[in-house]
Amino acid sequence: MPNAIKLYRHPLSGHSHRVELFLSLLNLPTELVFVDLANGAHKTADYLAINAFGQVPVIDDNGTLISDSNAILVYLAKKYGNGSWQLQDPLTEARIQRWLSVAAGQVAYGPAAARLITVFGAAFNADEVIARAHALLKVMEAELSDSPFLAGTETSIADVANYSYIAHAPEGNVSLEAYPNVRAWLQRIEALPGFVPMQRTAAGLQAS
Ligand SMILES: N[C@@H](CCC(=O)N[C@@H](CS)C(=O)NCC(=O)O)C(=O)O
Repeated sequence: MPNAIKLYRHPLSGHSHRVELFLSLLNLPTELVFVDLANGAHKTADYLAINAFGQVPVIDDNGTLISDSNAILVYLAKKYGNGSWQLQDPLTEARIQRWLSVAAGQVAYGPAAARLITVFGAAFNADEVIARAHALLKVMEAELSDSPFLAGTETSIADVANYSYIAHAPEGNVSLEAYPNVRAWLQRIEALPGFVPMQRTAAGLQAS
């Protein structure tokens, strides 16, 4: 039995959840370490020594420290994925990378930012970030009409990276009603063996 992989995280952080979800899908022993973002635990000297950007998530795999959720997904897929999750043919790998970029770009500045307003009181322009979220969802909806998963017929880290903030978009007042293909894709991920949800927050459209 390998040592548990330590995951420094916050339970309401979608970036943390995508890693927690992947560790669970890979069935890897995991120790969750709570980082008290509300009280600035991520900006202490001790924490900055494990992630100079002062953010969650970080993993500690037997002394190897890795930060950045997408970097962690790539590492875990290559190390523990048995050839799945990050398929190696050039076209599929490029498709996966494209959706990792979306997870760090349009998702972070769209649905994730919209949820930061309602869940954490962030001072973003709600109309702007919600519009950005819907522009992204329209593209996802169209692409998921042709394939069951973001990078094609097989599930990959592209799906894991994008799942958490799309599933929780309603908490940021981003409705998923107009996107049946996106909702079906969320359900396909939720049906995977080892799926673990992120804690729901009674915020935005999720409040009533
Ligand atoms: N690019 C980073 C972004 C991580 C991130 O934004 N983490 C947030 C929580 S969801 C955080 O730690 N925020 C605190 C801060 O930036 O001060 C990743 O993918 O891991």
